[in-house]
Amino acid sequence: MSAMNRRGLLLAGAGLAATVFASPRRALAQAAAPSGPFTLPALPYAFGKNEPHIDAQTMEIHHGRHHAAYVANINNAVKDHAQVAAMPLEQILARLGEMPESIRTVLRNSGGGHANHAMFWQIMGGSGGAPGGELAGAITRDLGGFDKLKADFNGAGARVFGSGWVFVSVDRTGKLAIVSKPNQDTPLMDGQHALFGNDVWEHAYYLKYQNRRPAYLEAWWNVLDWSAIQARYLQARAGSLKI
Ligand code: MN3
Repeated sequence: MSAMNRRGLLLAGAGLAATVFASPRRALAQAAAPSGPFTLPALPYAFGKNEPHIDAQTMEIHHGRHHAAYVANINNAVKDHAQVAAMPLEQILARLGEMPESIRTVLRNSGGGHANHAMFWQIMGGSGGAPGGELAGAITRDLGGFDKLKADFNGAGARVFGSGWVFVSVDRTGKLAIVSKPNQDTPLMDGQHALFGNDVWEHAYYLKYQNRRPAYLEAWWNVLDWSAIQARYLQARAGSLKI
């Protein structure tokens, strides 16, 4: 062994010892992970509200662990970036290319995850049926009517390879489109909004539906809250829809 290599090994060993020695402090630092500026929104209904179409255990794990983890990750990412921490989430996502490169991927994945799930809880907890009012007119105009929307949306959701989402996006003029996205990407990244959308990650449906994603996509319409979606539509047109 050359002297140089031995020196390298000694240094590596010293580094390892330092890491092990420091680990209790590191654990404390993790326990004190920042609790803001982003927060997990409370689920606006009981975990069992979407039964039997989405089971309570899935809702509890999805909200309390998956969504909570996205929130923790984004808070951790912005803790040394005060300017980003002060920005509204929808602005961060609309301007990802301007975000510090070192945290851009976390902002995209966990920031997108936070936005998508915050929307997702809002638009469920209802009893399905069909949209009415101005929104029904926009669906007929842009998406060929409610039956065609459901068929096209479910088809797009079934075709998402791996993990992702299918959305109906809305722009400031109220124009609607069906958009699917990989991972936690969102129409906010294209300067639009998600009017509503369905999570087709396996964690959203696997306990009840296993590999039967099309059955989940079909059943999901039964839990939509069209009054919440209509309210989001009006906010989008007024320019006041955030996430
Ligand atoms: Mn999810």
